[in-house]
Amino acid sequence: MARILITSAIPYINGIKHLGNLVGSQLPADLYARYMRDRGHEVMFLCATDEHGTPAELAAAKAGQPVDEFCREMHAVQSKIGDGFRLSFDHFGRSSSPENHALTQHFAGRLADNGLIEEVSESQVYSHADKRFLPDRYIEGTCPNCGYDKARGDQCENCTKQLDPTDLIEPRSAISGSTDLEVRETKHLYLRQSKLRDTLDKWIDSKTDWPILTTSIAKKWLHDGDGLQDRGITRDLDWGVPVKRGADNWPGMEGKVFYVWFDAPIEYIACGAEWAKANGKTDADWERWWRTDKGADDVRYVQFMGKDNVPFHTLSFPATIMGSEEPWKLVDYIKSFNYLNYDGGQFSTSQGRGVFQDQALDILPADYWRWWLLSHAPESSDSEFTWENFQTSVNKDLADVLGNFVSRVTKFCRSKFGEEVPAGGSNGPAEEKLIAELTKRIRAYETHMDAMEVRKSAAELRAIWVAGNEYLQSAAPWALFKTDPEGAAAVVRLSLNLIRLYAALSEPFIPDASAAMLAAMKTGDNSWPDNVAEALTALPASHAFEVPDVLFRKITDEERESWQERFSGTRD
Ligand code: B3M
Ligand code: ZN
Repeated sequence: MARILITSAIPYINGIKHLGNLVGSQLPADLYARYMRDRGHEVMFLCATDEHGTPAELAAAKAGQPVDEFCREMHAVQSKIGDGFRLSFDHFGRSSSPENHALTQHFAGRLADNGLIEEVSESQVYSHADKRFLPDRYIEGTCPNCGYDKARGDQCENCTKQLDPTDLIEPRSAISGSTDLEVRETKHLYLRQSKLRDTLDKWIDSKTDWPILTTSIAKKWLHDGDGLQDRGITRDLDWGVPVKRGADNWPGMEGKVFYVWFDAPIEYIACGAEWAKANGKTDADWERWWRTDKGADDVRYVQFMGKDNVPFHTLSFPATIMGSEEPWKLVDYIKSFNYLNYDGGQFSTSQGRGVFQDQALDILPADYWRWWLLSHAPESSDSEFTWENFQTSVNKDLADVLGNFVSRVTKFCRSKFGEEVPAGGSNGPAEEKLIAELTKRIRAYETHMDAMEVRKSAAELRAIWVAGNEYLQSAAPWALFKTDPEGAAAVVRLSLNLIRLYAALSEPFIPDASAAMLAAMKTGDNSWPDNVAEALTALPASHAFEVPDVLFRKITDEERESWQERFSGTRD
């Protein structure tokens, strides 16, 4: 049994996210966490809300709420949505927690002690129209690297380059659009990550199994242009982790907070401490996941995120950890994703274009979304949500293939043998062939799931469902029953057992349907089919079952059209 630590990028607090955010980190992380638990491993799956920074302050102001109250409410909202999508976090924490405050200040103190923090008097952009300093993402302008004209002060979305606001060409306030900006002097702390360049470079080089998408982005920022630049890690804001050196005040830094991208990844660790506190555990209980001197040396740590987050996770956060010279667990594998587009364009939070997570759950249950999103995950390239594709995928894969199999087998059995697994007959060549095919496919499914190849896993699972359907179609127990009732009983017995096997294999993708299949088969046995022939005898003759409600309903053309219209771009 292995121990697997899994984190998903922590979503910003400032609003309800669209489906692209879900498929880019939390959902595939959940798929992996569920799979690893199903395989018998010990899993710690952590996520949180990312609560600091200007966006949180502005969203609270817009909502007319104090920022702490706004964050508390939005955390509850996001937590409920996570439950709705069946995201199986061991803990869903908050980056504003006391644990993260303490740990962020601790890391800053260690980095300073190790000579990795520099106090810099710097020029910062002040907006007269907005009467405030405009940090990072609230300045827009043209990217000096690629020329994109809507680059933000912290990063260019187009080419992923990490920027400082003063790098932008023709800057303007993203709040008011004002160009009446003035550069003022103020003192800030810089993380001297350039000193760690060689260490980081060697570390990335050692990660030969990482996806190209991950390493190419890391390498690009290590070597292109000026290479790894030192980064400002403090901001002039009220809301955030106050700048301290460990537990001590930091002279000259009064009234400043740490930059949100400094404290957000540290929340991965702090979230472990929050988990311990929330569950009556000890420090040793969470430290065995996070401290290599306290048991975490045999933990495998996997992170999930969208590609825009990769530089922070391959360079900045490792720089924080390595620079602390303390034995914190470093990531072992980074699974990153491209973007999901929406119906010929992009999802847009500001224009309300695309389906938001709360709306998705209002119109259809979680499994429908989980299946489509995961089976179309933007892995090797961006992918696109269209309603036609969604309808086809749900109606074919879920309703026609899986749902129909379950319904046909259980209803046929009820009508001919009653609601229990029938006795009689035995496996013939058709059954042996099916078992051989399933064995091959299940081993392939495991290989893809182990490798976090999400689309390939979904395709293999679908093929496993199809194999059962094809077997049933050609074995045709309804015809066989007339001449060979024992033979028909054997086919039905195997098919009922296939439902249990499908429940076990499908759990990571569609947990609710999996639970419904197990309930219908009146069993809690969702053990993984290490041996397919054996797994298909788990439900013996005379074991009772019941015909379940329809597992998946079809999406009608009228629904498709009305949803397409409704989500085209005017969220109220
Ligand atoms: N909140 C950005 C995002 O949600 C940011 C991730 C932080 S991960 C430590 O895409
Ligand atoms: Zn750019």
